[in-house]
Amino acid sequence: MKILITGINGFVGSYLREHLLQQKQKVFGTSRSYSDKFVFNTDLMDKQNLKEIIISLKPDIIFHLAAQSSVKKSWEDKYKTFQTNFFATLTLLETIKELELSTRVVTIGSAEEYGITNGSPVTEDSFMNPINPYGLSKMAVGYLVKQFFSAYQLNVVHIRAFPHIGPGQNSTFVTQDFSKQIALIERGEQEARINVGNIDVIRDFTDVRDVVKAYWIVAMNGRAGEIYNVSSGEGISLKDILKILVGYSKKSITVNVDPQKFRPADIPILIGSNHKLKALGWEKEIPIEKTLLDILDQYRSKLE
Ligand code: A2R
Repeated sequence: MKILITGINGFVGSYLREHLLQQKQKVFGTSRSYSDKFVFNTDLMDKQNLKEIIISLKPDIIFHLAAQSSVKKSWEDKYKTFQTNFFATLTLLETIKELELSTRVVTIGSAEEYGITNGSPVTEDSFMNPINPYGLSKMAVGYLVKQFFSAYQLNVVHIRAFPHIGPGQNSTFVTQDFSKQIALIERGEQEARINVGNIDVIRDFTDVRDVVKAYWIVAMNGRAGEIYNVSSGEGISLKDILKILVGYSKKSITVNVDPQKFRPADIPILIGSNHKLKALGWEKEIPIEKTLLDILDQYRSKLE
């Protein structure tokens, strides 16, 4: 099959590409800053260019990963967040509709769509209460997908991805930030004190290598018009994440809580039910301890 990944050079795009190549699929992608035989250079806001790419490729599946993916940046530039996340998705779905294609489109949303929860694992039908512009933009994408399915029978599914981690992620992400600081401390380049934000929050983490397997399973087996959580189903506090990471180091490390690192609004606990995903045949394979060690080892061998 011919598969197009928008945002192929991003953190998840690179892992998804590898997984699809292992499945012997023909993989293509889009990027704003890079092009080669398999990667088209385009901004997704450029409808004409996007149309030409889709006409020339006629992909069987599109994984729509391209996004403004940072919650922090979504506060700093709300318009750009909505342009990239919502309007670019609208452009993509309109193009598929205009061309009358049966292409399966998988849009990637976020746990941030749920926002404040009562602490129990949220199901795909749970109340939505996003508390930042990023979550709101992704929630709108989920509703757009549902509307394009019910109004035009587009072959679309929406995924609500809970936090996913692994080597290669942007160093502003919390597990990367902790790991990088530990690696710096081990090299003697930082005082043996790790600076953290709010570590009381509880999150549901999955290894990115398990996440891309879930995306493939949803693309193949998910029902059009449906929403699927991609989550481990279990919560862990950032305090416990930190404990595991610090436990991998021989150095004696203290923790400094820095209010400057707190977000303007934070969700205390966010865990996703994964029953619907598991019913499609997915299982989490990589334990969090391995993921965290892989991230730390990445910084131990190479500091940006
Ligand atoms: O264009 P590039 O190569 O700079 O790639 C960025 C791409 N992107 C865009 N592509 C086309 N038109 C745009 N207007 C546009 N804006 C951004 O999306 C970037 O590398 C890619 C997203 O990659 P990351 O920021 O690394 O996100 P990640 O962690 O791979 O997340 C994938 C998806 C996103 O939809 C997240 O919101 C969701 O999973 O969690």
